[in-house]
Amino acid sequence: MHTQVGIIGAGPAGLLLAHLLHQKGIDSVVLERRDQEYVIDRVRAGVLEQFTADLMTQTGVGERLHREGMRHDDVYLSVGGKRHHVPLAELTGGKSIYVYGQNEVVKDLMNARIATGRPLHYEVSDLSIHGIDSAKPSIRFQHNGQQHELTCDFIAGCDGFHGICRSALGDHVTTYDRTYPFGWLGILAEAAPSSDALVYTYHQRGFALFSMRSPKITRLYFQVPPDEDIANWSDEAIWEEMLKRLTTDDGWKPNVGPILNKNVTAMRSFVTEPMQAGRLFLAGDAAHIVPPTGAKGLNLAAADVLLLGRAIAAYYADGKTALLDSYSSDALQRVWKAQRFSWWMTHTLHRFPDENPFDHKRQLADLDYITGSKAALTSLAENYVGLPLDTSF
Ligand code: RFL
Ligand code: PHB
Repeated sequence: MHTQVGIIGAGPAGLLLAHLLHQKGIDSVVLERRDQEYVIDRVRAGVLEQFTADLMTQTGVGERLHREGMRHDDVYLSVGGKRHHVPLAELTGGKSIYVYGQNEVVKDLMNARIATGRPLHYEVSDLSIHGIDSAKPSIRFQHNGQQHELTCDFIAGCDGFHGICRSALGDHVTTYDRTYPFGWLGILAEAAPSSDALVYTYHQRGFALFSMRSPKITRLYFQVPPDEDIANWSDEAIWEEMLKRLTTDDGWKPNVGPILNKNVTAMRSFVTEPMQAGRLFLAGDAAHIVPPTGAKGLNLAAADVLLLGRAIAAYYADGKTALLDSYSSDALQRVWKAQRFSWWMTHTLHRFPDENPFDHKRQLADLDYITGSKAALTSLAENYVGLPLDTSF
């Protein structure tokens, strides 16, 4: 078996890359460890940057996003019980964010892939990578009880943070890492969103976030210790804590309803440099992780595969490798800016268990400055909707 691009992982990065390559007539095989339902049902990202929505629209997979997704021109920062309006579109020359679950993005991309008739295999196992420094690297794997070997021109490692591709880069990579002394307890609730915009909350008891998935489903998070066991939290206790942190002085609070899903997510920042070795290219969470406070992870995955897809397409169009050679450094410019922003949002909005009174006062001054300065709010808005990126493909 041979393909031009072997893609490992069918999350947003792998599926979007397969879709972009197909648009240029480039053949790929997508290999996924989990089953299709598992990949669809995973509850993860909710916010798309303007560029991710534009890219989906331009490449023909944005129809449902525009019908069912929710465009948001605003977001709120809530500090000390007061909600501060951040007019994202007004501050960024008309850019917005889109609330559209990762589950929906993945479904749209899966359907686009299935419509092409090109291979997308679920439940592959024992996957390994060989010969990345040669002209014909290969992937060995088991599928439907049979052993396969797939030779490729290129391999795209889109297998997420816990995948195997990053370790195949060898030992000439450097990793940069930061863990945080807290995690997020997240719920999906059957309750109509009580605000049109997301609310990022700094509260004495810790961070909380109001978000949504649809006109009937609210998505909420609050900060907990990193190793918190979800079994310690009854639904009643979760609602009590959510309401304590999210209710504002003007009487606004989230609507309460049955909890459909609850879990705890650890938070970390992580970058691999470079994101490439030989003919193996990493994209998305396989190469970098951000804490979810800036809503950047899926969007960075989309930016990586746009650059990678463009570089591979240029190679097949004229044999030039310049864009492939600069893929890692090009991608890392955006990755580090998103790391900075996600780190900053996380530091600004959470309580740190080891903070001293100086840290606390400085943090309050930071929040007071941001909410009172148009320049600071503009910087926040520019990063939140996503830094400019050429989406032509
Ligand atoms: P994924 O989604 O992890 O997909 C990787 C896929 O690879 C498969 N895989 C393998 N396949 C074959 N062989 C192997 N050996 C394999 N090992 C792994 C896995 O099964 C999986 O299907 O990575 P990808 O595609 O890079 O996408 C990244 C995003 O999923 C991630 O960055 C976002 O979910 C992060 N994120 C958010 N991003 C945003 O842009 N906006 C948000 O609002 C946002 N909110 C969030 C988030 C992530 C969260 N959690 C749970 C980590 C909120 C949360 C709570
Ligand atoms: C979400 O809706 O899941 C969400 C929204 C904003 C974030 C992170 C997650 O920063």
